[in-house]
Amino acid sequence: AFLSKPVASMGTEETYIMVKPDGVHRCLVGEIISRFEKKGFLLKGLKLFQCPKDLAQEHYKDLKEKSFYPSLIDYITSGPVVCMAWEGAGVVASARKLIGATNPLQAEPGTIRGDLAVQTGRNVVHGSDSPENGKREIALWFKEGELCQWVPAQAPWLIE
Ligand code: IDP
Ligand code: MG
Repeated sequence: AFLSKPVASMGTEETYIMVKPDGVHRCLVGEIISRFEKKGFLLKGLKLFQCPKDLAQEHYKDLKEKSFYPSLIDYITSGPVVCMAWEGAGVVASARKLIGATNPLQAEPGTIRGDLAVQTGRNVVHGSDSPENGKREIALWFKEGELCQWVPAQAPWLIE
């Protein structure tokens, strides 16, 4: 029971986190993954991936009317991204806090964007903005069979 109990409490919410091409080129992949790992969230999926244009357009469809949309699509498809699915109670809002404000100059020190970026158009990482979008984006970026169900050995030391 001690070992199986945390499974239910971790499985309440999931978020899609992505290291953008600038983060990959700048060798920040390990650093960014590490922040979520150390926090105590559960990694369910992880891959290096060259994003096709239609997927980038679907992912950012809510921003279609924005002036920066074409350059955003060019940016996201310009090189490989690292796709991640993370799980945990409250993971969506907590990941957004770890990531920091959209504009890295306004992001607090200690956040990923606050520590590692200077421009909105090169803000190194994406995080879903709601549990609904977390589910939508994970389904969009991962195929069935690419996600793992597992219980980390440290689970009882993270969740009582
Ligand atoms: P978020 O990534 O913090 O959720 P959104 O407003 O959802 O921010 O915008 C999605 C992405 O679009 C941003 O992370 C950034 O890469 C890009 N973006 C947003 N606003 C601008 C802008 O004013 N100029 C250039 N790129 C932008
Ligand atoms: Mg957003």
